[in-house]
Amino acid sequence: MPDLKHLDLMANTIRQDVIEMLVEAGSGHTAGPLGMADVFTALYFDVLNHNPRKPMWNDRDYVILSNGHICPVLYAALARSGYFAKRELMTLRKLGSRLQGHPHRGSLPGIETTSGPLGSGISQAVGMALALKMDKKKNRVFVLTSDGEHDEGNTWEAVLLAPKHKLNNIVALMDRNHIQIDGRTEDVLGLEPLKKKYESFNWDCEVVNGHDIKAIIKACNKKSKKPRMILCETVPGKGVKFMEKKYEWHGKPPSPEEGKKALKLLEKVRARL
Ligand SMILES: Cc1ncc(C[n+]2csc(CCOP(=O)(O)OP(=O)(O)O)c2C)c(N)n1
Ligand SMILES: [Mg+2]
Repeated sequence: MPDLKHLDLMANTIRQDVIEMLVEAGSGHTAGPLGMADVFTALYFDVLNHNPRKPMWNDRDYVILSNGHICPVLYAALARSGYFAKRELMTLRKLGSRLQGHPHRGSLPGIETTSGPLGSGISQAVGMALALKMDKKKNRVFVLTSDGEHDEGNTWEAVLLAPKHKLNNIVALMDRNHIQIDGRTEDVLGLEPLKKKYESFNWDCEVVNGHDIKAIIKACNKKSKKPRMILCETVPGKGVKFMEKKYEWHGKPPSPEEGKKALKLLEKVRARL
């Protein structure tokens, strides 16, 4: 059984890292990274079969971040699990940094794909998972995707293809935060009923509370004959009350002032853990 208190504290630490990184960078996305801190903690500190000292280890599970703009949370999870030094987090978005505003394959240990243009991650996962099956390998492919990306055709082509090849080595996790760049998802282009859609495309699909680390771990480790989608219900901006559920925080960083307030609020959350 994982130490859940330790994991909740780690997610809080990662949220604080995200705020500090974004204030220092002066640009970037805030709502998504805060919302997904628990999912990334569950993956990097429990679920994944990985070795931060050997990022290219042959038997590792692969992680694809399709919604590349939430990469501050990926970078913080990688640094906190030992892929590179924590102090490098403060170079986010700086000229020449390995931590670009969107992930760049080959630039940093632990980054498997380049992303930023939305809608390609599930396709990439299908390709990787099929190759692994052909090689009779046991590695799993975890793909993180967003609800906004499900407005894109490429996403659904990949969803259609995965069951054809019985790719039960894919575990997809959606940041179901109900917001996208300029509004609520159901106002921009309705996605529901998402679970039924995935099931009708022949995936296993379940909804979990995206802030319940124990539930996320359990969902990730379920066995199935089908590819799986875990719809993680998250609160964008989670932990910082004045950011929560506001799409206006999709793509802007906190000012230094707002950053201080945000860190105080996260410290309060931490004290209650
Ligand atoms: C192909 C493509 N089209 C448009 C964009 C611009 N864009 C960046 S983030 C975003 C919103 C996507 O929604 P979601 O990922 O759900 O946003 P979040 O929940 O993180 O606020 C858009 C349209 C992009 N990066 N790629
Ligand atoms: Mg979204």
